Amino acid sequence: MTSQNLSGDRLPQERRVVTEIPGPRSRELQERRAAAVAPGVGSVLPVYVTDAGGGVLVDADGNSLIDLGSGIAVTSVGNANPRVAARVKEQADRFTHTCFMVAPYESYVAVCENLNRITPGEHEKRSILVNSGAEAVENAVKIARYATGRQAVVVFDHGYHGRTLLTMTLTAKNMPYKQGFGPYAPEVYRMPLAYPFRWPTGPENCGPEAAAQAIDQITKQIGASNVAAVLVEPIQGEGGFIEPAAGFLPAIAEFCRAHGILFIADEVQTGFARTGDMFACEHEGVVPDLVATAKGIAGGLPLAGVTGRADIMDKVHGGGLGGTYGGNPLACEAALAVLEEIEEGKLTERARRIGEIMLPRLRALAAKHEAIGDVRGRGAMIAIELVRPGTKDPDPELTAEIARRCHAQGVLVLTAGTYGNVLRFLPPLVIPEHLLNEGLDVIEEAFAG
Ligand code: PLZ
Repeated sequence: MTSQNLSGDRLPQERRVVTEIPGPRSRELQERRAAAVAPGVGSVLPVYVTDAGGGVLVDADGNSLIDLGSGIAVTSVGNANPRVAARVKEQADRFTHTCFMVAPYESYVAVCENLNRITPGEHEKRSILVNSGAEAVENAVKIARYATGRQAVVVFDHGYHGRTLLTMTLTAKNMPYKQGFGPYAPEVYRMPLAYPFRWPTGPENCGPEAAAQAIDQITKQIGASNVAAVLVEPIQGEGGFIEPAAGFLPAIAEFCRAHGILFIADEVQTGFARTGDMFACEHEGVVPDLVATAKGIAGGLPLAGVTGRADIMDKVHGGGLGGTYGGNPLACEAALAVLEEIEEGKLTERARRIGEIMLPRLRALAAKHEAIGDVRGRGAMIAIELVRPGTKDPDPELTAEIARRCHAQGVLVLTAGTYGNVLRFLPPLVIPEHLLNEGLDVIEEAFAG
């Protein structure tokens, strides 16, 4: 990876801190917001963005921050990627909406063709397009129930699948996602996940033991013949970038195959080159029956998809799936540009390179600081889990403090994890190498105090 700015040279690719962060203009806007925007919607770092591209976000006070979040794994090809922006502008001048269910257009078909081509497995596939990750997951569950005639859905500890009624139910963590928002949707069952760092008998045994436990519980508590689908993130996102231990996903997929249960991969956060493969399932050669995608698919325009085996997708009656905006033409053009950028720019390789830079530096940092209990992830989806020294007790306070120090120095990092004790890094795949290294310098300094 070179230090050239692949997103064009519009914005200097530099960290520049010229005020306190947030600065006076952002603080003013934050006050205005408090009077207008419901407080239920939070912001990790309330700097008000005016411009972004490559590896930086520029705020209303003129600060240029290193972006290690990509708007939660969305702007993988760079913010306002020139090819995406050009395609969207051109489309905006022609038509902005027809509703695909009213009068269709070619770009929707082309995005589906691409999804069918690039998702794991050589079998015949079909896709639908919707607006958000939650909507994709929710539709995948609807399709799985329809196709199997069964109701139960199995999810895992630490899983995150969205904020709608069904996907909130599928999500593991109570605060902030579920508290007070019940009652939840029925027929959702949660199983243990192969979490290597916290597996009681150690990471070596974790994959097979966790799979055996999950399979035993599914069999005993639900009955395999009642299960429509098992839904899993191949690397958990909001749960703290937990990579299920080796062997776990293939064992679960095999169990599903043997019992007519559909295996749904939630690749919303992991998809589109983020982990160094086009989809994270490829790492262990798992071929899902259905895949939910969103985020990185369209460079920031709202788009999501469900792609699945043709025999499953073809079952649902005409008119059974859809929505006013699903596969909006602006978003479809953006997605076509994103896919060209990923494939021509070999962004899977770039993601791997990002991991090769980050992992050794973070492991060296962990060797110096007992508070870093685990360093993990693949490609450009990397995290560290913070604990109280000498224990595995989560340390959410230190996690928040390190994030605050990074923010103050102009590096946007995100937190995650059931216990709020994970710092996660999701740089745009096009981040210039010098900025990535500078971001890591700042993280190291934040640990130094
Ligand atoms: N599945 C695996 O990561 C979204 C959530 C941000 P939507 N993750 C970011 C927040 O706090 O709301 C996500 C995900 C996985 C589904 C979703 C849901 O995607 O596009 O946010 O609906």
